[in-house]
Amino acid sequence: MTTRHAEIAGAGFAGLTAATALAQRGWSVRVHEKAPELRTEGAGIVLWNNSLQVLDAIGATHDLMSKSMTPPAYETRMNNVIRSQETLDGISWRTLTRPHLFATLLYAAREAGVEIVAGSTVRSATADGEVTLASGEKATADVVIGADGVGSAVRDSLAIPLERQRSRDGITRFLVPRRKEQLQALEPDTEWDNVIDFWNLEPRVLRVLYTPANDDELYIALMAPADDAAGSRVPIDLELWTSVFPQLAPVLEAAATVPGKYYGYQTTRVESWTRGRVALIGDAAHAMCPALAQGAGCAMQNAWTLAVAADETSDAAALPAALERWEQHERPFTDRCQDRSQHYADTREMANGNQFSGDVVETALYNPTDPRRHEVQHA
Ligand code: FAD
Ligand code: 5PR
Repeated sequence: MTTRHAEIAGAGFAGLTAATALAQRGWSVRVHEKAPELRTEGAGIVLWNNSLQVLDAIGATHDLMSKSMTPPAYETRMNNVIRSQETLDGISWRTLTRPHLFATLLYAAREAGVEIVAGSTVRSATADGEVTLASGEKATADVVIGADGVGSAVRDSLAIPLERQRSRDGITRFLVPRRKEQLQALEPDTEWDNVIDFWNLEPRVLRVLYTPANDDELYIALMAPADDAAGSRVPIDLELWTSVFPQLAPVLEAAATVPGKYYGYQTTRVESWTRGRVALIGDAAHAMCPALAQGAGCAMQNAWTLAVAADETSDAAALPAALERWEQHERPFTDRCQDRSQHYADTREMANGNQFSGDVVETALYNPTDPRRHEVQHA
């Protein structure tokens, strides 16, 4: 059999996962990354069973575990009063930095023999599997993957209709030193290894999500409505934030020394994830609010299932139909996750605590690598 080939736009979490899974199945894979250097933006991340299973399936678990942690609990506070401490029993989850996840995926991709071209922008793609690069070069592939983020050129060049919903809140994210002893000195009774979601809704909506990422690094996300000029300002308004969260002063001071960027929440929904031989994955297909911490999780889950679906279809002519079936099977999980994340972002209901139970954890528990996952369960 001749080697099948994939052209992928975007070396983010989605593109690198799909590339690795295909290359490990014997495909030749070329990834185009428009940035001149391979790296990730952003600070920390929470991964759940769905993406942890994918990382395990591509052989990346050892690397991932080396610099990540599972905090003892996910604590929620309102005006500094504890509302809940969820130990998330039965759910696998890890906290880590984005650079660490990126390095883990990049290593796996290179080990698998993926070709990654930095400084290469994909301009457009056609349904029959041709990509055109900014350099003018054209290439054809059995599968073209648009993993080029929320502003996807692949998606837009195919004129796939898109709906965009913006939320009133947004967030600034930082990686700072843990400074655990200083925090402990300020609040000795606090378990500073927990994720702590510090909410304040009255008199003003200001929230700090405190997420230890490993022994040395802390991920903090500062949420404020977009129309709160001081709350959404970068670099952060240190006086404002420390006046509301005095026990976090040591780490807020560290955050104030970096420029930062305020991201408004948005949800995008496309009419279809596929057009012929082209498939969209990750934020190109389904950007979501971060409330459930599942944007990258869904990206990696769909990257994996796409690679398996494409690989299992050896008849080239049958590939477009196989991609459509992939979307039919997998998309409902992501659609529901987007809806739930949007709901939490709209209502700020997570501030009530005890938010990780019932339907909400469907995606967190999902195992996209289980070949029997879509079988109907008979009692
Ligand atoms: P991206 O990361 O956007 O990668 C796309 C890549 O494509 C980029 O490298 C870009 O440079 C490149 N590119 C773009 N256009 C082109 C082109 N034309 N040609 C070639 N290359 C191109 N998710 C979680 O799972 N857990 C979390 O805890 C979490 N927290 C979040 C917090 C915030 C505040 C936000 C905003 C998001 C969060 N997410 C989280 C979501 C997550 O960051 C994204 O869903 C995820 O990074 C999407 O990955 P991607 O590979 O699809 O896109
Ligand atoms: N979880 C995570 C996160 O980064 C955010 C949220 C939840 C890991 C915000 O950035 O609720 O917005 C959230």
